[in-house]
Amino acid sequence: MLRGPAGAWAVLGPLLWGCGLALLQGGMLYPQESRSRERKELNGLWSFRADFSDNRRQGFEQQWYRIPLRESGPTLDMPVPSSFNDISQDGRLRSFIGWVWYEREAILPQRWTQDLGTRVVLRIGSAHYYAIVWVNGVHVAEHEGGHLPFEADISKLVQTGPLSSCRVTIAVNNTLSPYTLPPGAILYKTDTSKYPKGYFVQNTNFDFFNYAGLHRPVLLYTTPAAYIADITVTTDVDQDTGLVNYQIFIQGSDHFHLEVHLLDEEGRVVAKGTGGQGQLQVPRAHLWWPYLMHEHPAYLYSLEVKLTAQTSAGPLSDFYTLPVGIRTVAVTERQFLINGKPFYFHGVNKHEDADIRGKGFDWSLLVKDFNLLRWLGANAFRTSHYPYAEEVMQLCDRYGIVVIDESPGVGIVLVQSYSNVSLQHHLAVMEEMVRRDKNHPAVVMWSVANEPSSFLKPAGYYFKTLISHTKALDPSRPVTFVTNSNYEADLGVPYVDVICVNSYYSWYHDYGHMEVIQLQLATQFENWYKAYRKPIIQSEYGAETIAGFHEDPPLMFSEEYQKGLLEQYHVILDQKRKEYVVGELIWNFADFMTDQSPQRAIGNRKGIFTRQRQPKSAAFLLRERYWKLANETRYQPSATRSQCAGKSPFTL
Ligand code: GCB
Repeated sequence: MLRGPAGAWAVLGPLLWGCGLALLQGGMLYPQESRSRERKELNGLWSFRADFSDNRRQGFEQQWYRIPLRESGPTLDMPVPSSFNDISQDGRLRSFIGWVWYEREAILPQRWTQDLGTRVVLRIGSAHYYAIVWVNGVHVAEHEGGHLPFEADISKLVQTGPLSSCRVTIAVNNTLSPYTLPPGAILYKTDTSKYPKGYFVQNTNFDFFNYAGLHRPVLLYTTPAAYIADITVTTDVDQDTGLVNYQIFIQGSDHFHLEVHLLDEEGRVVAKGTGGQGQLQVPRAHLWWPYLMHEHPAYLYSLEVKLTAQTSAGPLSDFYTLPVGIRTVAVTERQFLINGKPFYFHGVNKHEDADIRGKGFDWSLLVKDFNLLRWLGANAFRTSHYPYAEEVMQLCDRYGIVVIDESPGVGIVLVQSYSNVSLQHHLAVMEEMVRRDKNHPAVVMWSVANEPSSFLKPAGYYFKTLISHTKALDPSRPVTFVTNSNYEADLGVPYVDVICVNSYYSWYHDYGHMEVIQLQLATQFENWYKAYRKPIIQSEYGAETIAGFHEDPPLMFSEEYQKGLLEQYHVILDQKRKEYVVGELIWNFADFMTDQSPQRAIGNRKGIFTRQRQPKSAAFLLRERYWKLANETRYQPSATRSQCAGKSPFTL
C-alpha cells in the first residue's frame, strides 16, 4: 500500500516535474565536447602560495591577482586537482587555515578569442571552501561551498584584446563558521601562558580531515553564443512503454528551434521530438536497473539535443548529448521500489579520500573503487558526507550503482547552525546539488544532512523547510537525512520518506560486548518502525580495525572483532529485511584521514579496505553476504519481456 505523503509524490512526481524546475535558475550541465563545443582542461601544475600573514589578508592587501603570482613572492608547484595539505613536507601547510592562492596561464585557441559567436566559460569543479576567481586580474566569480561546481562566462574578457593567453588566479579559503556547510568554528586560544599571541585552531564536528584546495578539474569550455543552458529529464513507465519528459532551457537567443532524438545503445533513434518541452515515448523500453538486480543493468539511452538559433551574429547551432536511464522510484510503508520492484540497498558509505591527494579527484582511484564495489557485490553507496565529483556520478549511472546523494550538511550540532542564515545557505546548496545531479538515474534519494542534533527545538522547522524545499525542487525522488538521535526526540524524521539510522552498538558503548548487539539493534528498528511506519535503512554501522591486528577470541581493533560485530548486525538485518528494513550500508568502504585525536590512529580505521584499497577480513565476509543478497533479490523478467536477448549477463 502506498503511504500518504511518499505515496503522493510517487504518483504525482512525474506529473509535477515541471513545477520544481521553475525553482532552479540557470543550468550546470557537465561540460562535454560536441560538434559545437570544445573543452580544455587546466589540470596539472599551478603556482601556489599560502598566505601565512597574521590576518591572512596580505594577498588582498597586495593584490596578488594583479600580476603573475611569482612576481609577488615565492611560489610552490601545486598539482590540480588535489588537496594541498599532504603535498609538501611543510607541517604548517598540512594544517593551514586561511587563504591560499593558485594561479595558472592558459593558452587559448585563436578561434576562442576572435570568434564573437563563441562563448568561453571557466568552470571550477570544486574549490574548498570559499573561492574568488580573477582572469587577467579581473574579478569574474565568487563561490561559497566546497563540493559543487561553479563557472564564469569570460568571453568578453578574452575577446577584447590581442591576448591569446589568460591568467587564472583563484584564492581559496578553508575557514568554516557555524553558518557554512559543513559548519565549523575558529577558536582563539588567548591564555598567553599556554599559547603564542594570536593562536587559533579550527574546531569541527565531523569525522574527516578538512582537506582543502582545488579538488576537482578546472577547465575552460566553449559553447556557441546561443546555447543549450540546461536540460532536465524525468522518466516514468507505462506498461512496457518508457516515458521521457524533457525540458530544455536556451540562452542567448529568443528565436530558436530545438530537435531532440533519443537513441538506444545501438545508436538507433527510438523517439524524437521538437521544442523546449515534451514527452518521448519508448515502446518496449529497456529500463535502467541497478547492478545485480537484472541481467542487463544500467541501460542508458542518449538524448541528443540540437539547437538552431538566430542571433545578431547570424545562425548558430549547438549540440548536447545527455545519457538517460528510464526508471521509476517509489516508497511504500515497507519498501523501496525501483521500477516497481523491491530494492534492497546492500552497499557502503564512502569518502573522497586517499593518500597524498587527499580529496583530489583521480581517475585511477575512481576506477579502482568501482572495481572493488563490483567485486564486493555492492549495489549502492551514500555520498557521505558531501556531493562527490560528477565523474563519480557518471560511473554510477554506467555501472548501475545506486546513490543516496548527500549534501555537505554534516556536523550541524550548534544552535547557531539552525539560524536563518544557515538555513538559507543550506537551501541554496540543495538547489546547486539538485541542479547538478537531477539527471542521474543512479541517484534515487537526496539526503540533506548527516547526524544533525535533530532533537534541538529549532531542528523541526529547519528540516521541515529543508526537506519540503528539496521535494519542491525535485518531486521525483524521496528525501531523507541520516539520524543518530533517539526516536522519541527526533524532530526532523517526521518529514523524511525513508528513515536512515546510524548506530555503533558494541563500539562507542558496551565496548567489547558483542552479545548485546542483537537485542539493541532489534529494539532500534522496532522503535523507529512503530513510531513512523516508514522503511528503514541501517545507514552506518562498523568497528575500528587496524589491518593486520589479529585476536581470537576477538578484541576491539582486530580484524576478528570487525567481522564478529558485522555478523551480529547481520542476524537482525536478515530478520528485519523481511519486514521493513530496506538497506544496510557499512561504515566505511575504506580507511580515511581525520583530524588528530586520541580516538584515531592516523585516521578512521573502520574501512573494510585499507586506505590503499587492500581488503581486511571483513571485506570477504561482506562479499559473500552481498552476492547472496543479490541472488535473493534479483528481479527475474519474464521470458517474453527479456530486455537483453543475446547479451551476456554482467558478472565478475
Ligand atoms: C558516524 C559519522 C561518521 C563517522 C563515524 C565514526 O556516526 O556519521 O562520519 O566517521 O560515525 O566512525 O565514528
